[in-house]
Amino acid sequence: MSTIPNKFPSLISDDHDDKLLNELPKERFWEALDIFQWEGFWFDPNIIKSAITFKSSFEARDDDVLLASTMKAGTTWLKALTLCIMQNKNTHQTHDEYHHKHVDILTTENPHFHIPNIETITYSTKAPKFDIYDSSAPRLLQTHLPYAALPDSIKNSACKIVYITRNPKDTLISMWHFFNSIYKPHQDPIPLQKAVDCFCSGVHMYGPFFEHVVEYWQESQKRPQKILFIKYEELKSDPKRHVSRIAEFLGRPFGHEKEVDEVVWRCSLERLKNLEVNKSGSVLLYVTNSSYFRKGEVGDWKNYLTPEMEEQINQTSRIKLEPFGLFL
Ligand code: PAP
Repeated sequence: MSTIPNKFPSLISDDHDDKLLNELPKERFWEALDIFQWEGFWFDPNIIKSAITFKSSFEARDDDVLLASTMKAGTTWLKALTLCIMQNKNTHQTHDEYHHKHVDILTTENPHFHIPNIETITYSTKAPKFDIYDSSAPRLLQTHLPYAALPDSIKNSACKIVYITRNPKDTLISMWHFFNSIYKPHQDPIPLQKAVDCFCSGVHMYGPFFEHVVEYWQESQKRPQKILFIKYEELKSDPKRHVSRIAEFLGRPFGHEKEVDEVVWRCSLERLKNLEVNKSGSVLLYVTNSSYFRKGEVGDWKNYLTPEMEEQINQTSRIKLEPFGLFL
């Protein structure tokens, strides 16, 4: 973390943006950063600026693919899997032929470089691989923005969305580690009770978590051919089955089982974590590549949350998710 400054300057400077921000509700996120409420969700101000540009000017193609998620729900894993799936040509090649033909894209750069996050593009440490607004070729993109904030062209075109979510308690603990490493690298972590309170009240980066998930869940129920809704825990418990589901949804079904095995192995946490490209460097300012890879365990929250905190989050889930038939 030493190369990353412990400062968070605003990249927004012009008067128009300041005026917009002044009109939005503001809160302090984890004693580190002002976040603003826009479209019912909380964001860093630079993200709002990018999101407004995205919403008003992005023209989706039918063959674009958008990965969407709340923070710390398994995005890095989904990006790696999607990259491999989209590379897979389904030509019934042998295992050796597969190895020969496919340069392993995951060894060349961190998955967040290959599939850029739309709203944090201004935080890129180097020129992105492609212009996200250039529609001359299909794009693989990713966002943490809520469904309501997506451009109409995404909602109304045939472009596909894969949404990943995760148990809220594990999401929170992953977030807690992540933001502590960025905002408080050499200080005491933010008190966990404060993080739980912010999470349950929805006042956190890209929050509320619960409404974010429900929006995509409901859309995926209405239009299953448009939005595939995946749970991190499902991917962990039966990766081959769910990776195959993603591949079929994206119109790239695997030719034979060895291909699925190969993709699951290539994208495993242990492997990705130990690749040179992920052990150092950063795709985004303030965020080291290594910080995307931690334990990747289901139920890690049990090592941190008190029974009272557990109940606080369970109670919020019961109120906000379960009425929609959603159990995380
Ligand atoms: P982001 O929102 O910043 O993009 P995201 O990738 O969604 O982060 O979440 C990171 C979590 O996914 C980490 O979970 P943990 O803190 O509970 O450990 C990280 O370890 C986990 N993760 C990253 N890559 C993989 C992978 N290949 N397989 C399983 N889990 C992974």
